[in-house]
Amino acid sequence: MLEKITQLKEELESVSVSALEQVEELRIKYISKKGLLNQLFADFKNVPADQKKAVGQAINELKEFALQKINELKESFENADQQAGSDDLTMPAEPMRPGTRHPLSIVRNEIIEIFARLGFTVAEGPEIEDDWHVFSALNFPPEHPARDMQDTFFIQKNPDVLLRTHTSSVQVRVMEKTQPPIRAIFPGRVFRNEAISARAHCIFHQIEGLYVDENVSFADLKQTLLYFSRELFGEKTQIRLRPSYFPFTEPSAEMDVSCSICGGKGCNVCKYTGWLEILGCGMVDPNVLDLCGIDSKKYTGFAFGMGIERIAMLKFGIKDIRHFFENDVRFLRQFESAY
Ligand code: 2U9
Repeated sequence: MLEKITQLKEELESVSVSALEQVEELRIKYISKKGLLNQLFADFKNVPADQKKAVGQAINELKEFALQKINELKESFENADQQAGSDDLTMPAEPMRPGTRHPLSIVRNEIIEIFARLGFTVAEGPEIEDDWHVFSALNFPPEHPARDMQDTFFIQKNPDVLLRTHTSSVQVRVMEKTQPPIRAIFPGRVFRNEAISARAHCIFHQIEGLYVDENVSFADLKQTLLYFSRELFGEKTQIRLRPSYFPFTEPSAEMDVSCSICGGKGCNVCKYTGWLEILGCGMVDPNVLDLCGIDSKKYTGFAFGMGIERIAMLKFGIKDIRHFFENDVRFLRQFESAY
């Protein structure tokens, strides 16, 4: 039996084939159900006990060899086919699926368009900032916890250089070089020293807004945010404002919209409250206007800020913020028809 196995192996080693069909014939001859290898395995029971070890090993080796050889032959024909195809310049190209817009870009663009209808322009600024534009000009006292390394990424060699923690620094830059009326929104990437989880990330995106002019009031802020909320979440949307505190606005508030999933009746998304918190806002603190070179006796202003990830999670029902940063095409392709 050992002789027969050696003979079959030699036959395989020297085999030459000129077409894929012959490889298939080889496969049937050696490794199909009724092929030579299975016959060998069937005959194995008649091998004398003292030869069983050597014969068993030889059959297994032959099986491995046959599988490898047949695969190699098959691949060589398939590769040759592909290369032959690529020489044919008249062949149609492989269809290419175009990329899709990132869900954060979809939501950002929608928000920009809504505010554009109210006359707001868009302004952008640097992600690497200094203490003045991120904290001092915005009325953060020297001992404010946001200035701590626990919350903010500082450049090691120079504590005056840091990654912006909000896009408010762009508002400061705009106010420093422009006199009112100012009506703009500020989209951008921000950085906070946070542990990454399903709900928080150390990088996220904000859109903030600023309107400074003579006689701008809290009523203007409320009406602007009501219009915005109804455009984004639907015309039946209600809003409510709760008092809050930020160093750069006074008075300050947080705004909830009625839950667009249950219509305010209560569901697990709004934790059975009927409301979803979506942004913070307030009247620009007169001190901030003065620090930025705008006369607070003549002008007043309102400001607001929101996280784009949070809005996108609510709009699309996304449960984990990390999806936005992984760029898995199976996630991204789901938003193909969302814009
Ligand atoms: C200037 C003056 C005032 C911007 C504002 C908020 C309230 C706010 C947060 C929402 C969720 C940030 O992304 S978040 O964590 N923002 O609550 N932002 S008022 O106020 C300004 C900005 C610049 C000169």
